[in-house]
Amino acid sequence: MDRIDFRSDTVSWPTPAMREAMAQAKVGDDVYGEDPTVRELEALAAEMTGKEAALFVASGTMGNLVGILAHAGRGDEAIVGADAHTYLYEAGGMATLGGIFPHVLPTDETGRMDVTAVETAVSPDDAHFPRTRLILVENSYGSKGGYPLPPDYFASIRTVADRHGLAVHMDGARLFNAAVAQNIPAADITQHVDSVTFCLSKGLCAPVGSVLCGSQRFIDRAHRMRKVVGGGMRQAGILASAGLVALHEMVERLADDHQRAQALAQGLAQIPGIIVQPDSVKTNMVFFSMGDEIGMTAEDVAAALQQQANVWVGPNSLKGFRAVTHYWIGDREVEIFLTALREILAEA
Ligand code: TLP
Repeated sequence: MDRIDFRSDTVSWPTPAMREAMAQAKVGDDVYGEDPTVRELEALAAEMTGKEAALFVASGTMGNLVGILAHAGRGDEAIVGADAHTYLYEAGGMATLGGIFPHVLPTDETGRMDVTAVETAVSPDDAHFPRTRLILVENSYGSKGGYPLPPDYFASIRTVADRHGLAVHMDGARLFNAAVAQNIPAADITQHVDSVTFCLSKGLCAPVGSVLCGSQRFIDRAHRMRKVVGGGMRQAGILASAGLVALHEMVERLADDHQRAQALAQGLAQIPGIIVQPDSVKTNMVFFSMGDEIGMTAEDVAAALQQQANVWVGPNSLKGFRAVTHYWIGDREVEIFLTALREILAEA
């Protein structure tokens, strides 16, 4: 890459093996269902998540949206965490396009909704209320430092869903980070949900794309919804080929990103004025902030890092940042970041 970019794992460029696979990819018209590489990717994604079928989509947002639209519709209600990506950062798609009402619940410091509160939130069959249809969960949980939630949490959500005939959809944008961090197969997590979207283009480094997985009947409905939002792609095998490299070669190595995030957090903890909790770093995200004694804003510091060391990091509040590790962040890049930050803060 042409910069040291900690703003997100979404910024990661495709690997050389991906570019090679893309150049050689077999293609067809996927709207006719004839792209062999897309089919291969969908079959592998379904297998890895323990589902019957899968659908290649342009982004995590599109996967969540068409998944939600395949589960619920106008006048229905989805129970969702107050800081879930599907609620906060997807332009209100479920309400805008689906007429689906989000029923928002607080989450704890790991991203869990209280399971009793979830059950209480299910509306009774009464004309005053929207019909509760869906529970939305997320793993790893982005707004809570990328926390990797364990299967038993989803098992308890499943029990509530089954009692009330609800569907459960998981935003698993970083599903494989959550699985690798717990040293378990992704399917151990996804067995408790009806559908899951995971992203190929974050820590897995593919240039574009996510996959929505679920039962065949569900994927048939989602396929129609993908058409509705204009997401049918033609010779998409070019993109899917990079996704295949992502699933074959890039999953296990996510453990390296988690180790580097831990090393980064420990390095940050040594810098005077920085507030960080290395214990809370479980996957590839480090949230940290600056104490009041530092007379610069996060924006100022981010600008100085860019200018002095070509290090890009994302401010996420007046004094706070999020730094995310990925394939293009090695030990050297972590060192460059720590050295530059130490120098900038020493002068602040
Ligand atoms: N998240 C992006 C930003 O939107 C915040 C990032 O840099 O982390 N679910 C989760 C948990 C996500 O973090 C994201 C992207 C998505 C869904 C949406 O994926 P895309 O960007 O592919 O639509």
